[in-house]
Amino acid sequence: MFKRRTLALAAAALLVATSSFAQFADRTIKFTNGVNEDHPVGVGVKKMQEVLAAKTGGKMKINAFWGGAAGGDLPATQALRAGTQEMVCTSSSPLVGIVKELGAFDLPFLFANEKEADAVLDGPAGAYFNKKLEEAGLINLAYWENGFRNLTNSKRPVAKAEDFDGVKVRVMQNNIFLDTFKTLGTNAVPMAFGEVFTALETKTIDGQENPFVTIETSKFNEVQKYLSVTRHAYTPFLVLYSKKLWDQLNPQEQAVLREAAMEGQKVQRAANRSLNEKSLTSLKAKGMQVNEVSAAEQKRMFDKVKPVYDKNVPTIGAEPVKLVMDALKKARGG
Ligand code: TF8
Repeated sequence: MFKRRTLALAAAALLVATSSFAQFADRTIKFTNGVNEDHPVGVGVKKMQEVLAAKTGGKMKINAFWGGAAGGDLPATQALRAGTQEMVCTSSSPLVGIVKELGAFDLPFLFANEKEADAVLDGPAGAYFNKKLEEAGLINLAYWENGFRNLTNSKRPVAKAEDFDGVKVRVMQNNIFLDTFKTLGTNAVPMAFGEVFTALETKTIDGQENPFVTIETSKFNEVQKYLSVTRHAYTPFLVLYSKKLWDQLNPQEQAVLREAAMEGQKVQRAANRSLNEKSLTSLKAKGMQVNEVSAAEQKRMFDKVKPVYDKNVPTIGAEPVKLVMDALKKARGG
């Protein structure tokens, strides 16, 4: 009697288990990354894999590729739009040719800290960019973090606004960054991320700019001597899914992917933030000479690049810039 009841219960449980996973098809999702796996993006992707395993009974899987080996930010994003690849984690900046409104994030010295970035990304402004991305064939599942960008170079210490003069700096494929770094006096060259290490190594360029964690995990310290804590931009990571392929998923599959990306966001942002200062210490220990930039000097740099705002806001559009500025004002208590 007891045995039969146990069996019946077990059978019922099995039925619930199989039926709750029946809505998920066996899927292997290709997810490419420009950064290496030891970047906190690796923590976020791992979390996504765990959530998918638990919630779909192992039916939906992520196959992750690292270090740009399966394509850089822009080509991967184009593959998503074409429907030949599911996912990419990319900086927003190289995508301004696709969604011009994203240029709002490229305006120099826009965010002062992570709290401000979160307020913008997790509020109505973030939702607005998601809508624009969707119109371009891209579903943004979550905003993850690359962090505040800092200049490195092999030519000279850069501590004040004048020191940028004549340094040959790689910038992302983005007109606002190009304008900013030209305005600062550098010889700015747009280049895909995947070419940067070699270009630095061969001294085709003197410098580049990225957050500490990306500098360290991409080993730029091996080919760069000087690091300046400029914090001149915070360009978010987008966790994108191909809209063409998204539309082939059922609502449960879509929901579980969104949930996984948001669970991933929590651990990815936390890991990135706890690693940021550690990375700076570690970059120093590995031999980089660090120049802190005082608040007064950062203000001088900002004053120098102010014309970049007036010049580029018409291209970005008044609406996205206003949404970002409103969110910032609110975050600053104004
Ligand atoms: C850049 C970006 C990149 C990231 C990474 C490739 O400098 O900051 O580091 O988008 O995913 O191009």
